[in-house]
Amino acid sequence: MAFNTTNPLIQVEDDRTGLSVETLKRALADNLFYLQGKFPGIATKHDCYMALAYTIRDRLLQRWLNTSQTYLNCDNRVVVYLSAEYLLGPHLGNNLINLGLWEPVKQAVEESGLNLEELINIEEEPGLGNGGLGRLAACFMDSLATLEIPAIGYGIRYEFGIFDQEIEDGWQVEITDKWLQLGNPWEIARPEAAVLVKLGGHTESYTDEKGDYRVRWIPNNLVKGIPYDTPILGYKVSTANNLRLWKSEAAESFDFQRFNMGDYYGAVQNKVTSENLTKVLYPNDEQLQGKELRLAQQYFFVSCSLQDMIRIHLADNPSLENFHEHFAVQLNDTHPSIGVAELMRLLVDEHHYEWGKAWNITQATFSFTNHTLLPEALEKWSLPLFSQMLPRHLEIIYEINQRFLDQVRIKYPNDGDRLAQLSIIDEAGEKWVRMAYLATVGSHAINGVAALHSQLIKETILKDFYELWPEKFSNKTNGVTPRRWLVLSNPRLSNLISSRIGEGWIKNLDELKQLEPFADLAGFRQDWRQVKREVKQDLAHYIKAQSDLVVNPDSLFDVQVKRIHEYKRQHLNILHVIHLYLQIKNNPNLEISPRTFIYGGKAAPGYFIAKLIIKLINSVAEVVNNDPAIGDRLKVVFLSNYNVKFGQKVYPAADLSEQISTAGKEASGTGNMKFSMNGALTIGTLDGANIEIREEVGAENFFLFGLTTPEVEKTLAAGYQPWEYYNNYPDLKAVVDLINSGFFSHGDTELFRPLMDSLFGHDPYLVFADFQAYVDCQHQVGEAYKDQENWSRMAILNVARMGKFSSDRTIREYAEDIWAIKPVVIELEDLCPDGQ
Ligand code: T68
Repeated sequence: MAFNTTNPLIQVEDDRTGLSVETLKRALADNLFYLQGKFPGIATKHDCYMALAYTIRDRLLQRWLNTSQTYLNCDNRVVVYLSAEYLLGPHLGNNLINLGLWEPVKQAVEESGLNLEELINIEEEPGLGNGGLGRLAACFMDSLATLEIPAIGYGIRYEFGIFDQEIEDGWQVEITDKWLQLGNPWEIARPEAAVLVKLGGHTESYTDEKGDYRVRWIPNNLVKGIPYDTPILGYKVSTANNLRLWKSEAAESFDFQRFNMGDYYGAVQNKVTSENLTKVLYPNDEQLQGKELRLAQQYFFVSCSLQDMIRIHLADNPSLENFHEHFAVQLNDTHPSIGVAELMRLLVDEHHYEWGKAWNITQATFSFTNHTLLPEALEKWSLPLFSQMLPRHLEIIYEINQRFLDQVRIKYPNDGDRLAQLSIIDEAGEKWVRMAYLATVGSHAINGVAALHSQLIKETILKDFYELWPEKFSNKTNGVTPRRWLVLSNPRLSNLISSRIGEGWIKNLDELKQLEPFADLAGFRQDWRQVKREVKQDLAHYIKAQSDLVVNPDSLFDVQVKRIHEYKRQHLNILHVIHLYLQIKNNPNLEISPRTFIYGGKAAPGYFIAKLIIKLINSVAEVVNNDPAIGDRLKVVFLSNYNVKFGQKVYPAADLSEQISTAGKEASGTGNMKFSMNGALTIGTLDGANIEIREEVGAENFFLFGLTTPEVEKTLAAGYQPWEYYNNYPDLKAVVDLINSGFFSHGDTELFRPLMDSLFGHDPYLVFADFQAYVDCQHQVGEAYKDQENWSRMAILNVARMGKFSSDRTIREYAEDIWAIKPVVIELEDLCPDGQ
């Protein structure tokens, strides 16, 4: 048997590492037989996918092991990303891109009688996140590895990720996501690194042998955290960082204690509770207050992660004094912010550090990213719930708060209001722990995710903190990874780009600038349109397969895909569709640019109005798509189950990107970047990162409309009167009257009443106020689309000017300004050079 490995100590059959087409084919067949237990004749497509996935995993293991070994052997700083969500998307295609193995693997798969795209499509995506925040974490992991920055991502291995969405009779129906059902070839369980997490119970004080006052926590439940590791490869580098997700299990020893005391059912109950902890991802937009399990999830994964970091640190260091020099921990929103109190507990109670020292270490360790200003999304936990589950942490938070408020008191004597406003404990009525405040006080850096949002943080939710510590606040505008969102999802466009400017842009997105002169070349614009046409054709096939609707690839693909939320204003979009419909009905010969309106997105299961918006879109679709007077001038399609996989199909095919949130409400948005990177033009408000996109691509290449943030505030403060808009704008009136008449609901005038009531009664998102501006702007879009040469020119310039929106740029900024971290190059040859 041949041995061929870069590491002399690990002898591996060359079938597991070889990269030739012949070796890959043999590996595929071997894995099918030995791992799936199938002959080719009886193997399912999924078996073949698994065999291929294992073939690729074998080829990245060396990178993964070398990376962790290198980090252990040298004393580098390591970034720790703490996030309750990672919306990774399927791994196989991405790993092929990052390993540079697409071509040989494609050939090997084809020569084995299979189809690579089909196998890639079979992968169930790990939907371990709700939307932008979880996807951002995934883009960041990609960029960290590509930039060769030592990093660990910690999170939760939800057994059921974000629900699958089906549409029945126009309504959203939620189906349990069973992503693990057929096995996950990309993870490796590490039960040997399990940790124990306490919950509930009470605290006791005692005096230790040195006479020091101490507190111990006597829990009434103990949960075991089992780590599952997934490699995150960088693009064409040898770095493979680790994503460590925790699964909860019952801690057996605890069961036994109970069992011996005769409380068998109590022990079983504990087991059930423990195993439930990581069962399901909570949908966002849902009232979390009172959701005890959610707090338990947060604490569980944060405690597991900090304990793991302490173990790693103490393996090489005599004490925790320099913990913050070893780890820079980024809190992805407030979800992991209990980490501030947990690190204090570990340092003070378990490692006996004096409070002041522990606090310095803690503050130097953490930094915090805020992702929302919406008051209903700011996390707070009721005091009784908190003290029941985390009694020791509540004591610690009181102490943190007291010491913090003492500082404030010195700076602002006799300012009781300010103290109440800054207090981590909200005591105005019912008492709450304000998690954003805990994160802010416990961190040395706080950032928002786009320039406008970072500014608004300083002016609104954290205003008083900004006055105290202006130097802690900064902006880090989001970005997305061009590997998944261009190279993998849009190979045609990527190849066209690379054919003119080489492949450097994949790692250095600023190089796209070199495309600018090509915008003036008619031949290039022609090639550009050809690519777009083909990609739109692919999406048209997908639409036909999913919803049996035939759409015209030459029509303008007008796309809004994102979570359904009133602030994102999918209802504003559908009002425009109805307006166009009425225009054609009133003027049958109207010449408009034919359009296909494409929607996708999930509504939180408990968010009734969002679900009603989905129903309205589907109801309008039913009427418009079947009206012979419309022909193929308008088509409306709501594609179900929008997720990363579907995003990869839809961004490349869009002509127009809908980014129409009420100004000041969308912290950044990242879909806006994915569209623009793929050559869609944006219709958008001055919100989130739209503002920066417009700055980059040029105002003349962006369709702007709507109230600005100050205008929104002014309108609301003046007492917004939706009726006035209804009465003053005949186009708006016509659209609203048509809905209210039951035209889209088989005569039912009540169906959409709750939505209309909210638009007329209490609409903080000002849909009616922006309606006319939106319709006018859409008119300009339609006119502009008629000039295909100029449209292509604008699209090319959009792509050429997208350099800023690579998540590589974002990560570089975090690395320099917040983490003070440098890359570490991983050598494939050099594992254990001195034979350790
Ligand atoms: C999003 N937030 C922002 N939250 O809305 C978006 N919330 O503007 C921004 O681009 C993105 O974060 C990345 O910064 C979310 O996606 C959630 O998903 C969420 C999850 C749980 C609880 C609250």
